[in-house]
Amino acid sequence: MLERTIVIVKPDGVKRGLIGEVIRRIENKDLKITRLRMIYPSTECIEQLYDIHKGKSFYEDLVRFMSSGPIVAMVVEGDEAIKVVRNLIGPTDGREAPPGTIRGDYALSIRENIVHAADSVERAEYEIKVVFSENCGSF
Ligand code: FUP
Repeated sequence: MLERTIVIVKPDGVKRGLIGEVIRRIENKDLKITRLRMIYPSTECIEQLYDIHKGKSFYEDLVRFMSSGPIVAMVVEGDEAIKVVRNLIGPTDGREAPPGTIRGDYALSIRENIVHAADSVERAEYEIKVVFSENCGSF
């Protein structure tokens, strides 16, 4: 079934020069990038993006990290795109993520793990609305 999801190259991925690597892996998989945006997100926008984690022990550090620099957000489409992209990025903790996944190949941290991707159709629609809204951030 055709689905769309959101993928975000996080501030660590942008700083480390991995925008192209993330895009290459998505395109190599024959998924289609239909929207693309680089922004310096506001704290408020990141709080909305991660609303489900509010109150958790890592929430404040997560929000600070995600609003610490520019991010690249894209809408990605394809057959079962939600699951396919989650498999491409790998489990949350870069130390546990298997080689061959983006996090497995590039991350050594649970917080600074290069990429974000939505985990359901409903979350994808919500997160696209939040991050692609005019007031998510500057540039
Ligand atoms: P994921 O869907 O794989 O990005 O993971 P989660 O939704 O569980 O977590 C979202 C983000 O919170 C992670 F990418 C990094 C951060 N996080 C932590 O910093 N510590 C944790 O223990 C769990 C998540």
